[in-house]
Amino acid sequence: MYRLLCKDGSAKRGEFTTVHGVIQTPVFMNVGTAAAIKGAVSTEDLGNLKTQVELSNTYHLHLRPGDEVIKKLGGIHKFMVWDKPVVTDSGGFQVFSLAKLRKIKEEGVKFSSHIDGRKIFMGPEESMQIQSNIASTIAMAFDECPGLPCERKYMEQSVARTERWLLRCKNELNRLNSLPDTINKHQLLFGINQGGVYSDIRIENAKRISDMDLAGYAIGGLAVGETHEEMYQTLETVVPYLPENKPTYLMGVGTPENILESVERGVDFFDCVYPSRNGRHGNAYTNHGKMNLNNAKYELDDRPLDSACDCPVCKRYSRAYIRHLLKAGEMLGMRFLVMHNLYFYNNMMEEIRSAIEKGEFQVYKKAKLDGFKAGE
Ligand code: PRF
Ligand code: ZN
Repeated sequence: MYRLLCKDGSAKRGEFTTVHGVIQTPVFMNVGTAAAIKGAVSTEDLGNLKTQVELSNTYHLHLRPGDEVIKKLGGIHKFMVWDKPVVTDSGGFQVFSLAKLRKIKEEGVKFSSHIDGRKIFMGPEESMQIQSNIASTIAMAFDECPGLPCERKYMEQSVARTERWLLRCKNELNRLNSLPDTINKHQLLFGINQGGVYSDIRIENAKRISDMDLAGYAIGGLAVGETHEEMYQTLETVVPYLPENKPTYLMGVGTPENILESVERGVDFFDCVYPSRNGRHGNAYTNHGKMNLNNAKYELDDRPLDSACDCPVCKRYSRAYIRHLLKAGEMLGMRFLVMHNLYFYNNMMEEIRSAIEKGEFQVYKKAKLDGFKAGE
């Protein structure tokens, strides 16, 4: 369960205890959608990258290899050989963003698989059953994430339905957790706040879901088309209405800058594909901003990606070597960049936690942002 260790302004420093170990917050979850970190990074590698939590996806694992297969193999921890916490996103978001959507109804969503076109139905009960089979540490509620901008009328109806779905998720997960052959009988449920940038809808929804006494609360429906300022404003509006003594999770966010601004507004958990996706595209996050290793200026540069970085890549390899690997189409180049980027994010979270403990978050944030802007 969550323990609030201290605060620095609105920034929270917490400790979340699960059956798979303790999560120190604020934390960045490393995305392994299909039970793999893209860029050929193994769970063994994650052990050297300060990773605390891995995030997989219900929709992808249901389609392939199938959640029943994962259950037969003893659950995702055994399958991936990862003994720390795993969060599974509910599939709601991916059904809306990836699948060919057929129909949203009160019962759930009909869609066609993006892999083979197969028709599938998923509602709150199905999502919980799949997540229970996967046996993640934390299951996310099945929600709808409307893209922005979104008309008020549609948003009101969508949030009301997502709230009804949340109650069904809670009841179904309680039932599943009490079944004799359930792998993780302590699986936790996080609710998801929605409402786009409509403050009143966000607040009313936050109040009602807070009363449901769930293990944690996510803020969904952001980073889907609004400006950064609107996202920060929405956080300032809604975080005060979510329980302070529970973790707050901002889904799918974001850049290092976004994370610093959101920690300042009270967010505990983050996840984002940026470190792995940008690594695969030749980009490295550093304390002096982002760099693209395809650039000719690195041809003879024998320095590490970031001289202040202690990651397994920066301890050994040069920019020139990584640039060569990318140019030669060697997978190793991508792998190195993804490893460095994940370490960069995870290490920044460690620095953030220490800054909050010392009551120096503002100073830390300013120095970090100045460094990003200054460049080399
Ligand atoms: N809901 C779910 N997963 C998500 C989101 C959401 O709103 C977002 C929005 N940024 C990312 N991932 N279930
Ligand atoms: Zn590094």
